[in-house]
Amino acid sequence: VEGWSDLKVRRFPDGFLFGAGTSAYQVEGAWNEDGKGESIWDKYLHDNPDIISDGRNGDVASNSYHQYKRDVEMLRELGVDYYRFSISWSRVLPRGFSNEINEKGLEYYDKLIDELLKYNIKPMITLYHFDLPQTLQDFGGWANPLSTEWFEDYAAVIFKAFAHKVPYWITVNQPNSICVEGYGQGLMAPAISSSGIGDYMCIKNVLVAHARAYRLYEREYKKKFKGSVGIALALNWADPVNNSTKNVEATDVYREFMIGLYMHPIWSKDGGFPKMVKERVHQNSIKQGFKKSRLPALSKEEVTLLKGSSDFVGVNHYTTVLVKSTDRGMSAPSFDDDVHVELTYRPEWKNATSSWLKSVPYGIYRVCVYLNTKYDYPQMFVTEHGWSTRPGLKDDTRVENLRLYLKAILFAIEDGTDLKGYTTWSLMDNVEWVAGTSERFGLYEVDFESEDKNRTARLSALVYKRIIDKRIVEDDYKPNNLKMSIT
Ligand code: PNW
Repeated sequence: VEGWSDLKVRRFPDGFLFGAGTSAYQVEGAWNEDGKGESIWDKYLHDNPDIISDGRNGDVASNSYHQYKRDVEMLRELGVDYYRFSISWSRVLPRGFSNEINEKGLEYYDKLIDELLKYNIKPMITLYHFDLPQTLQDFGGWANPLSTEWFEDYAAVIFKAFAHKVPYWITVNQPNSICVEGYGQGLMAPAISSSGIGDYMCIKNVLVAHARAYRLYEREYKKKFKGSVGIALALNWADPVNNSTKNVEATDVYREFMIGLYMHPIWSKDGGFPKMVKERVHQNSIKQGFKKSRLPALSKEEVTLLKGSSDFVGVNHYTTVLVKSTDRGMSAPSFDDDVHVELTYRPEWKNATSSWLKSVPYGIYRVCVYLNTKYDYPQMFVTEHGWSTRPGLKDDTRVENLRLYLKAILFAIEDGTDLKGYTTWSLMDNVEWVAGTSERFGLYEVDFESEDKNRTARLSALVYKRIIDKRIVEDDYKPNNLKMSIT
């Protein structure tokens, strides 16, 4: 793990793309302007203001609804090839259904896309980044199997409007956050606590929804516009805490629940949920008195629909955990008990401002190699990677984290990973869900006290710009000042 450096200078291949990312709720603000409908995050944080660490919700956020030209200017300063952003479903379809389209909402994204294209920056659009229209939540949201149709109808509106201008699409961001945190642990909107039940209903429906949108694009747009459509998964790395058989086995289980559950239906030869996951949830369910597994089965048709339904894996990678087996008892249904492991960290791993975020650069290398061996060299984009700090422009820890992870990525490419691009998270400070603005992920600092939410480049922005320009990672590059400009 140490001794990673040798004397060879590794260069990002020609054609490798650099980008930066954001999501609608986190940056747009304008939560009820120009006909936008309420989303589950609007409702959740309005109803529960006390759960936000610093009280700042997404009502105004980074004000990107009004500052999108400045956002594009920042992307030009960095010199990125593409911008990953998401569309707010309820801005375009205020009540979730496609019978009523909010033209003003479409106009906003149209203007943003045109501004990007004007400067040769490619849009990478996420259709769903956590913000379901509240009207659809009232019908059960992702726990309702009809959600797969609602999503396909929404995707149809967006593809029709923008497929001719947009080369990269991501259907949904991080099904495990949507489902395990949103419908199981009650940590993310809609904050349902139904671990081991609601989360599995949601996972099935979100995956099928993804596949339906993918197939729609494939049928109606692929030939003509040749865009790529993928899904972004939370793909952190996990190693056993030591090499004892039971910890190695526990790690296999953990990986199947965190990675396999989402990868296997799309990228394996046989399709469907991983055998190990199906067996464990089934056994536990029967023991708990259920008639059948709490994990809803995928029908034959759904297995086929899902298999191969992605042009690339979107790798959202932040950190690594260590896995230990446990002899903790189990009683009530729970996702955590189905996995049934304990997690720990090495004490020497550096911590970001977010408690869960430790710097473990080799993890991104290991996850790439794992996906290659297990799923036959899928095409990949790193669709998110980043580091949180407190406010301040001299973000040395982010610079260090960025350099180390990009170097690990260069090793992964050298060892055969079909990696098309890297997206840094995030272009700018934003509303970090329930953490509000207490954790800053931006390469640009946002002054949330200012009227316009002014943005200023951090040191990391200048370093990223340099990396993109030189296509190598230099340890000793130090700009004379923090002045940013378009070159
Ligand atoms: C992502 N983890 O979520 C989300 O896609 C972003 O919207 C968010 O701003 C970003 O990460 C930073 O939190 C994650 O526990 C949540 O490793 C948790 C983890 C990773 C990503």
